[in-house]
Amino acid sequence: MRFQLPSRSVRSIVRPLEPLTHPRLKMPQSSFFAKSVPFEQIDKLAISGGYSSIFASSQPSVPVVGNWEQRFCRLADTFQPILDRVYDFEVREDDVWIVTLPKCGTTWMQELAWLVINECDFETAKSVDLTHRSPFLEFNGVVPNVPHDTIAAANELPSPRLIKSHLPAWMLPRQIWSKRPKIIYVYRNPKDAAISYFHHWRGMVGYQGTKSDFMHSFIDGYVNFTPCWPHILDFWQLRHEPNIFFTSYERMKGQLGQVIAEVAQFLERTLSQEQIQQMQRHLSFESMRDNPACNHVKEFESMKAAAGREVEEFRFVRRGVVGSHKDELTADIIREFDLWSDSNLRDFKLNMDDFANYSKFASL
Ligand code: PPS
Repeated sequence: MRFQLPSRSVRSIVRPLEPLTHPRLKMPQSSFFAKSVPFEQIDKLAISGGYSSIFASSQPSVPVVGNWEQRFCRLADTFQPILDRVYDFEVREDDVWIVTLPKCGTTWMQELAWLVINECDFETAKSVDLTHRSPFLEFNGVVPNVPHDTIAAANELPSPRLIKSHLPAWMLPRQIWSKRPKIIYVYRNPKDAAISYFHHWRGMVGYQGTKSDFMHSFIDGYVNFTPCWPHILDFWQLRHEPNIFFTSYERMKGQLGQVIAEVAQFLERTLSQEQIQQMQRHLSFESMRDNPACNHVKEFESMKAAAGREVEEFRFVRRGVVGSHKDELTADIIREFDLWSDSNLRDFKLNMDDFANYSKFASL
């Protein structure tokens, strides 16, 4: 059979790289600098203002091999005022961090880890909003000018803290790499994460563009926290570090009890079989969907207000399946995703199953 290229040019599906020499445009005196990307490319994506590629001003302290001159993270400009506050954030050795790309099962893993850390206190879990129990560190970059300062809130939390971030490894607080708190990284097939992100932008931000445009923005790295593959590959490089636990949404779906046991082992906590079963019930899709403490209701309200747009009815815990892209994306877009993933993984001789199936404690 003749191989057919998708309708878009190959140039747009290869790893996005920025030129080696770039003017340092914004953020003087910062650990980062920003180079604006043309606004028309992210038409309808930013809540307000522009969009930039963020670069490290000098070699970051994260212990991964990387070409730091070319490495960048795309973020709405609303993030710029908080990036140094995040980078200088005071880390504690007994913190637990949940780091993911958006829509990879972050909330699910936060609830899981919170219960492990807090001896299965289901009462508090149901009565106190997860965003208070486990703050999203850089949320004020997503939605600026809200009274609730998430960085200050995280700073004030008693130990042991459970902190969520979507930032790539090299933009996380620099003390992470010296104090070495435990970090849980959750991977999800980018096609499923992208379709989930599309619904998130429609339901939470009022995105009015087409699904196809959103998917191309995701592949080309024009949505917050992308490009996607370097984010994943950095944590893949770090997966054998004793303080890093790399797992996947796919494993949580297929082997939730096993993942709960592994997280408990990683966090050095003991759970009985009965507690694991109770947790499995609490963490089921139906139970999470119907649990107001896990549905980001407050974040939802502030994003809607910041976007100033009418949004359609949206449930945060939406569909919860592996392979949702199969009936939500066209064959052409699926092929573009696959070519793009292949071009990013080929040099490393990796494929998506490697990430989805990896277990730190395979023999547990
Ligand atoms: S966010 O906004 O980045 O914090 O989103 P995140 O929590 O990472 O991901 C949201 C997706 O996770 C699904 N989810 C679940 N799936 C299965 N079982 C349970 N219990 C569960 N809880 C959350 C949620 O439905 C989103 O995925 P989609 O594909 O949109 O359904």
